[in-house]
Amino acid sequence: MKISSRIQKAYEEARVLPLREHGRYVFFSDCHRGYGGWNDNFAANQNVCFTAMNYYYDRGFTYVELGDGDELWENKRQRRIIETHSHVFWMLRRFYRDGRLIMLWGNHDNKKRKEKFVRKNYASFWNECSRQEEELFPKLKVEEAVRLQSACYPELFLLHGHQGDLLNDYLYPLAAFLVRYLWRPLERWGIRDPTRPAYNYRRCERGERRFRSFAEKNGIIVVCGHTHRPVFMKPGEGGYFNDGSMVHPRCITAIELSDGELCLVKWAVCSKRDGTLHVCRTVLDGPVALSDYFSN
Ligand SMILES: [Mn+2]
Repeated sequence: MKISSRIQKAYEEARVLPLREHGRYVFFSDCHRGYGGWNDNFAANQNVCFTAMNYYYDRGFTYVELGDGDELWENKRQRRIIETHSHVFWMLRRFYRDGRLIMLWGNHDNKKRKEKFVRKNYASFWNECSRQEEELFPKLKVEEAVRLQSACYPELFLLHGHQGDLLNDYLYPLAAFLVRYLWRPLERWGIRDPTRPAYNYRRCERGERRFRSFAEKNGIIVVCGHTHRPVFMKPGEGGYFNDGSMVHPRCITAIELSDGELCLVKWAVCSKRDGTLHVCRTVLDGPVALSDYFSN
């Protein structure tokens, strides 16, 4: 199957959900949550992430995770990841219980496409605070792609983004093998995996072009993750957006949709003049009105 038809297939099979007119959504992806060790790229940002999640929860946002939430290529046991980052999962459960959690799978956590895996690993978790096994996401369905539709805005097509990338889609068992047995040991010595779009500029650009033209052809907005490179296109430039990742060296990035406006934001640890540290949110791009895209 050609890559363009792979994207088309994900689009046709995507779950359609209503986009609430004054609804608030935050798009995160590529958290790559691991076991908390030296190769857990998420661990360094967990406090920043937890603060951001609280902020969005309190303001009524729907939390949308666009894939690669858990790093299941390097780590085999999902339950151990949940134990390590139990505070993050406790927070995700609050969104879930309010009906404000949408979760997609990416290439690093494509095991979640199987319902059996999700039931086995996501149904319950060990709550550190209450010291007991508790319900987590008993009925969650992890989607490949979602389309948010409304009467007043262009449609939003959400997917992880590996669908535009041959090695990470069809050949994922090979890519996963290389990550676990070759690139992961080499990462320790400072050698980076050249096949990861996050580290490979040309691969990354090729994927971006594909999604950009898909957006244009269909008159929709595409929101992805996968490349770890934030992209925020202005009206007239195209309809492709990328929320970046949660594993940047000193920050996490996200895309917010609030009252029909899109924003690219960054959360990081900032210092005040007196030397105290706090977690701060910075707007990197936008806000731009959704209705300004594809309206002529
Ligand atoms: Mn990915």
